[in-house]
Amino acid sequence: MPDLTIYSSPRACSLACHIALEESGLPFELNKVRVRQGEHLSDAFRKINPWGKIPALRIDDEVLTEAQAILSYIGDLAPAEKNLLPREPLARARAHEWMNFLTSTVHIAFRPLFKPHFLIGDESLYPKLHEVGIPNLRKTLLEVERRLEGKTWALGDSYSVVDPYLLVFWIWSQRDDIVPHVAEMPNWKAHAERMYERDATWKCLNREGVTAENISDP
Ligand SMILES: N[C@@H](CCC(=O)N[C@@H](CS)C(=O)NCC(=O)O)C(=O)O
Repeated sequence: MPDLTIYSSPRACSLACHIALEESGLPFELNKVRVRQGEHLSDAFRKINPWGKIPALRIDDEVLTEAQAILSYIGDLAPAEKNLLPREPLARARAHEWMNFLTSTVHIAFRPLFKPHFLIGDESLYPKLHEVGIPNLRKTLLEVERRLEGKTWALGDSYSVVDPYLLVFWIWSQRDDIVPHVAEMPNWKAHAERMYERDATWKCLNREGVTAENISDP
């Protein structure tokens, strides 16, 4: 079994990989890289990922980046009985359909609100970005809500690596500064409640310094 270290920041997209590892039962180490403290830009972390982004997974002497690739790897490395990533071709493609949508569309829909400086230099234009970003975020999150209709877990009845990835964006959507702008999402809320019933979820949140009290902090 390879030696695994996950680099993760509290409440960031890396939380999904951290939880997936915990669910897998595989031995791993956590290395906290707190983005809000700028630790992702440190020389030490740049040696792990020169691009300065988390998640990163050290696998023996190699480093794998990109949440979707890491989740996929964890799903394949986990014992087969965990069924964290289906083997059957269409079910597996559905898992990738979800993960790709979360990476390329849902994650990015938060950008005008969370990281406007990545998109535009002129701060006086941030309100304009908000004006466009809020309805787009709302619409994108409602698409997640639609896709969860009638589902216990993202893929149906079976928990998979997609589910902790969904939790990340649920947490973001419930931030005190975001929640007034998003619609009620009962399917996703029920999914998040199921996630919060799992020991691995709180183990990882708490390990990253996140508690029920501070989970919605901006
Ligand atoms: N495409 C990458 C995006 C990774 C990413 O943007 N991670 C954020 C945290 S959610 C980060 O490292 N931010 C640091 C920064 O502000 O540059 C992935 O899906 O893993």
